[in-house]
Amino acid sequence: MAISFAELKGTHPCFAVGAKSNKGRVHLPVSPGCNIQCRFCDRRLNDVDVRPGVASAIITPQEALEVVKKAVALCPDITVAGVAGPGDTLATPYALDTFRLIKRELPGIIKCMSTNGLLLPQYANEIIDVGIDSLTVTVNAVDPRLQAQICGGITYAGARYAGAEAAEILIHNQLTGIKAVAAAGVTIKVNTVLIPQINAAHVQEVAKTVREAGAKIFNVIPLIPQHELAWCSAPDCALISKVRGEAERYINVFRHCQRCRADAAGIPGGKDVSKELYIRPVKLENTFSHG
Ligand code: CLF
Ligand code: SF4
Repeated sequence: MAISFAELKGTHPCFAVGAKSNKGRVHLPVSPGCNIQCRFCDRRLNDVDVRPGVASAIITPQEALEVVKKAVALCPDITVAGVAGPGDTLATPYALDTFRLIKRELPGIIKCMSTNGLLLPQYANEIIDVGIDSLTVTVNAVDPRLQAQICGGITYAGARYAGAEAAEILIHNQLTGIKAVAAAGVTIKVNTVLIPQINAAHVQEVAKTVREAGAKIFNVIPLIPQHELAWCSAPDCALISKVRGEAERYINVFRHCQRCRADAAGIPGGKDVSKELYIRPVKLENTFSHG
C-alpha cells in the first residue's frame, strides 16, 4: 500500500504543504529517452547545469541501488529515492526496474517517480504493483491548442503525431492515467511549467482539472526560456505568486521547488551530497527541462 498524502507531507520534501521540509531526496538518472518533444526541453549530459533534465551520466538500475545506499549513509535525512529523468521514466524500462530493486532491498525508502504521463494508462498497474508512493505528472495545459504551443509532438504506439492531434492524445492519457493511479491510493503531484506568453491565464484550469482527476498537490515551475521557447520570458515573482494563488483555490500548492537536476542528492535548497555520489556541478547555468 502506498504511503498516504498525510504521511508524505511530513516525510517527502516535495509534498510538504506550507513550511519547507528538512527531508532529502536522491535522484537516480536511469531514464535516458523521451517520447514527447517539449519545446522548452534541453536535455544534456554534463556536470554544470543545475536544472531538470541534466545529469552527469546515465546509470543502471543496479548502480542506482548502490547510489541510494551510499546517499542514505552520507545524509540520513534522505527519505526519498526519485527518478526524474533526464528523459521520461516510462519511455524506457529502467525506472520501474530500479524501483523493483529498491522495494526488495530498501523497503523503508519512499519511491518517487516523475513522468510526462503519455504512457501512464499503459503502465498504471505496474506503477501500483511496484509500490510507487508518490507520482509526479507534468501537465502544462489541458487545452490542446495551448498544449500544441508547448509540446511539438509525440511518438506513441509506433507513430509520430504533431500539433493538436498530439496534444489531445497527451492530455487524454495524462488525465486517464492520473485517475487510474490516484484511485489506487498513490499520491499524485502535478507539475506545471509556467510560461507567461502561453499558459499563465490557463494554469488555474489545469489545477482544477487535475484535482478533479485525483491529484493532491500542485507545483508551478517557472519557465527558464530556452530551446524553441527562448522567445518567451521567465515569469517574475509577482506572476508566479499570482498563479500559485489562483491554483490554490482548487488544490494544495507546493512552493519550495528547486528545479533539481536528474542526479540531485541531498536536501532541496540545503545540504548537497551529489558531489560524493556523482560528478559535481561546478557552475550554475540558466537552462531548463521539466521538473
Ligand atoms: Fe525528485 Fe520530483 Fe520526486 Fe521530488 S524533485 S522526482 S517529486 S523526489 Fe521536488 Fe526537485 Fe522540484 Fe521536482 S524540488 S524539481 S518537485
Ligand atoms: Fe521529455 Fe521532460 Fe524533456 Fe518534455 S521536458 S521532452 S517530457 S524530458
